[in-house]
Amino acid sequence: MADKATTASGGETHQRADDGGAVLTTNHGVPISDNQNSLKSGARGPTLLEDFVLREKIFHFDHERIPERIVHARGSGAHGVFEATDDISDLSRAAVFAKGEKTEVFVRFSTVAGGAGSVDTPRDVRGFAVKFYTKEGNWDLVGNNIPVFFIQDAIKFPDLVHAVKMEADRGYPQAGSAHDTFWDWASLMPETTHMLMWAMSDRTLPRSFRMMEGFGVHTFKLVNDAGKVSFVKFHWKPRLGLQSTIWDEALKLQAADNDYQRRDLFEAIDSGDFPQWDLGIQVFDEDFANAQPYDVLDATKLIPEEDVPVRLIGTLTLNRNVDNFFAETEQVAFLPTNIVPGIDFSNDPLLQGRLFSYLDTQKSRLGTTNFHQIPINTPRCPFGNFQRDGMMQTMVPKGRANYEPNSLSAHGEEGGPRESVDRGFATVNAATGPDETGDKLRVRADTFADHYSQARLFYRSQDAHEQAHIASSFVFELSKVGLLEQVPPRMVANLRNVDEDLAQRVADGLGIALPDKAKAAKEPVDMAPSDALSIHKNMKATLEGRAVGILIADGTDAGELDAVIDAVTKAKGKAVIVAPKVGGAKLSDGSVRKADGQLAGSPSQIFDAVAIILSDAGCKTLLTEGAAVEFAMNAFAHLKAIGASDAAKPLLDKAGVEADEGVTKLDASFVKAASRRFYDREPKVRTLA
Ligand code: HDE
Repeated sequence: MADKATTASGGETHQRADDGGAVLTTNHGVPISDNQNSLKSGARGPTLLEDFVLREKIFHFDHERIPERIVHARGSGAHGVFEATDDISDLSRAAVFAKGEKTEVFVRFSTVAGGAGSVDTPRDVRGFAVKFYTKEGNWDLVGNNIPVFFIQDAIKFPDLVHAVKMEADRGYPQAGSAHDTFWDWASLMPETTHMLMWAMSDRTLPRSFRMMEGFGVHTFKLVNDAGKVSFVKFHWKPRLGLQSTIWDEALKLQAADNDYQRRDLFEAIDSGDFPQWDLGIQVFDEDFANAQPYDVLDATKLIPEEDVPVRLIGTLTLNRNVDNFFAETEQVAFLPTNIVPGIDFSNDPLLQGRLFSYLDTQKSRLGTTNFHQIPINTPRCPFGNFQRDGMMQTMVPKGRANYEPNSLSAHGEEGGPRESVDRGFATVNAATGPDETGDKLRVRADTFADHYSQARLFYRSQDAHEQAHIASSFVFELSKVGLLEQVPPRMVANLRNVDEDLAQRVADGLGIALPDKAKAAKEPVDMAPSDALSIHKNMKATLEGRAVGILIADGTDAGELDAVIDAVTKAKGKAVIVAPKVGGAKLSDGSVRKADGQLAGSPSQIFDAVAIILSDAGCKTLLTEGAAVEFAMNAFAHLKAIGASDAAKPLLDKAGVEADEGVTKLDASFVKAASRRFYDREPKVRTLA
């Protein structure tokens, strides 16, 4: 039966339905007597066309799928609330920012290149799209987990997407940029260089949606009551800190769990462990913009946080999973054109193109101009206008008022809504400044010409481990360029403008000669390194939101096991017991402890740290179990903490686990170690470029 959902702000949203024990009916309400058999002419005869129950059921099923998103097809959504925590009325009149205001939100995280059924952990940018159902209409902040983009002008977007998606003739690879056409295109487009640095870093391997930043990417405007305009960049800062996996771990996660990130988000919310982000703004004016060596309208550039600090103005909490994946996550339609009074667009040519694309794409995806009437897209505030009819119209407007102006009310009839100069959205007049308008020209501004300074800034802001990951990713991706031999040297030639050492490492890794430096449209300059750009400098040593896999077997000491579970839980981590049989293991005290996961299906890559608690006999059995050896081996290779009982030593030895800071006893030192990763260990386990 239908019920009304209550929103975070106490209002009513859309109808949520459950079966309520009702009688099964057709879509037209006719009760159904038999849902097992179709109507036949004789018990073994042909099925009759007359069977409207069968035909309706199959007809509806045949049309269950809708076109998947052309990009960002695979995603996960959740409901939540945004609470404004700082007074910024001097900057923006937006109701959503009024201090203390709580606004219902829907968030969808996504990968970009893969199809809806692809894996969760490819090397890919993640979408971070937020729909705020504000009092003054929906505001959609449709961002990514990287603050810059591949291209400067929307006209290049179809080329980017064609190049990165599966190749046109062979239909592969799925969800990956490591192939000919992507690198062919990218190496011919120097403006991609900055974003490539981010894409080749561990930013594209987030451990969890809950542990990544989000960015609005473009410069937007804030407008206050007096019409004063400020420029702004939006940031989401995760309360759990930043955490990424490493490449080998991400690859192995694909094998272990295709739904790793979707499951992680769902389970966290389901267990009441609500993920949170702070919304931050970088606010600046025209003078600042004009004084920078880059153009703030160029989406391949960021504004270093050291130059304009991020001011936190609100908190996003995701507190409710969707009731129905299709109705909500699949049908949600994000539109950068969904903007509210107090916020405005800039002239960023990438943003300007997006303003057309998203509205347009919804018609082909959702099939009707009335997609705003689908509950997940409907504003929570009153809305009304004179737009009428169209496919799948679900509203029933009363009266004759479907035009404006009208004088129907003079006759006592309903005249319909009217525009409001006071309350309405008014576009900022931007004749001057960084947002100037002028002659009609099909050009790229000269101020967009520097493609390398910020790529260099990004690279030089990383620690040595992160730099090695970037160099190695370039080597891996370019090694997958098969037929187009000209591509890797062309890419390395571009990288020489970023950093000579990086270019040399990539050339060495590929085993090719260092090519001549590519000619830069504008010579790069050195910028002061920014700690905010590094993941490692923004991680949090915590077990909160993390999972510890505890491997046990018959004979495991019950006391030791309980002590580890207790310590992990106290540190707000999730303790997950893994055993050869999911039915459990017989512990030292004779009791049977059920496992949360069977060893073969719960490899260590799905955990943030592992504990291995075995008896001498248990260890002996596991020495012949490949999955147990890999459990320890991969935890070590993925730079995770390993806490082990003394009896587990032979297993660690067989797995090649060497003593270091991250390999501990099962005492307090384990929980401390489990709260972080051990990047210093990496040279012992793999060769990086
Ligand atoms: Fe998108 N993008 N995009 N994009 N984008 C879409 O809209 C597009 C860009 C982003 O969870 C599509 O509804 C153009 C930047 C996210 O539903 C489509 C350009 C950023 C999502 C589209 C860009 C994004 C999309 C596909 C260049 C970060 C998923 C389906 C001008 C700031 C939203 C859809 C969700 C989805 C077009 C560039 C983020 C085709 C033309 C830059 C998070 O309309």
